[in-house]
Amino acid sequence: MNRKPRIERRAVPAVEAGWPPSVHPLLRRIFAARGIVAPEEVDHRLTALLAPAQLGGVGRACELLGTALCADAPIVVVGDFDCDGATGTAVAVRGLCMFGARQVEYGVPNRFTHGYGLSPALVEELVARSPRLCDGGLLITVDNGVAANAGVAAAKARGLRVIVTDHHLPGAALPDADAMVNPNLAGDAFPSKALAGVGVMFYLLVALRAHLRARGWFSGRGVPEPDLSPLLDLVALGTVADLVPLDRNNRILVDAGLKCIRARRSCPGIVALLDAGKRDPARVVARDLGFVVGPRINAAGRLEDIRLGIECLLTDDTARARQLAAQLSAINHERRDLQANMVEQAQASVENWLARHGADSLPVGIVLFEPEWHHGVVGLVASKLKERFNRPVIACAPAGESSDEIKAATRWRPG
Ligand SMILES: [Mn+2]
Repeated sequence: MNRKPRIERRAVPAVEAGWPPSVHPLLRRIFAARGIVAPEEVDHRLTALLAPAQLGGVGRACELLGTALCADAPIVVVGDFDCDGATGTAVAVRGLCMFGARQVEYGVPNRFTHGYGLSPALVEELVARSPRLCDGGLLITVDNGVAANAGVAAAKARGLRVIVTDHHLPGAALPDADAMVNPNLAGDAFPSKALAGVGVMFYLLVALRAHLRARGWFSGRGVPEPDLSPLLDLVALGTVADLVPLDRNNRILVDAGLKCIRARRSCPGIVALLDAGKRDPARVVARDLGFVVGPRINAAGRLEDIRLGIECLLTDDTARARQLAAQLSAINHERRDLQANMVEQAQASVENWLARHGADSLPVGIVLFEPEWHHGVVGLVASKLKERFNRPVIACAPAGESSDEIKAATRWRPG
């Protein structure tokens, strides 16, 4: 850290011809530096969105969902405790209800009691709560599941059909789900690998609408096909908050979602969270989703229960949305204070090390632990320390008051 940083110029790709004269050459160069070399890449109309057909597993997943809808079978959505998982859960529940599903519920793991993802313990809780799930019910994951081999096996042993939707990279062995939708599975032909978990779920709903149309679902019941575009505010929020690369397809989704919010066609929860952060929904930009709305949802999963965040995104009652947004903001303040204290302690201990061992003594990696730290926030601490000291960082905290285990977060990838 005491060596002078070497600043290198990034190679800027050549700017393609074909830009209209209205686009200033400097702007073309800025686009090129960000990997946008052709004019069509700044066309963010929804019609330019990649089609769902190439996303592997959607056909099978739509058949299972279509069958469940026809049989009026219970469906449970299993999300995750971060903003991508929360928005994905809200998109799934809202979307399936738009299609006429009458028995949709959701379950999310609690960071403190279950840990990440669909686990056998969570399956047992879900079926204890809704025993009818065991009788031809359908479980659908969002933003998790690609590594939930034991959880999927437990759900299937209980008689559920399981659809895994995820965007995380697969491990060596995949779970034995009835259908799997994930652009990052080996051999998947979907051209964008940057979809967030919420984006994968949105794509599945788009495909389901076409599937149900072909099945005569809408004409047979005399109901109009639902317009799925009102879900794009949630898709934009989860995509920005999950920090997935904003490739062209994601930019189209985010742009459309921001326009929904600006036009006041957003769910009351997002509007209430923007209000709580003193942002005008009519002028919302992606940064507001990343720095105002996202952290408030994430704080619930870090310190309390992500269900507060999901309820805020699911309610259509403005007063209830405001009340939940106020609660989420209070939790986020608490998170900020905790984080500031922990980062301060962490920096002090590294600086203490440097003072004792010399300014050039920083080791190749940093591992930190304090017995009073909160494990919901260690990831944020590790990120800050990695930025500050330019080293891979592992930050650890006790897993719980009554436990001998610790939980750790690692940050080591550049950027
Ligand atoms: Mn995610």
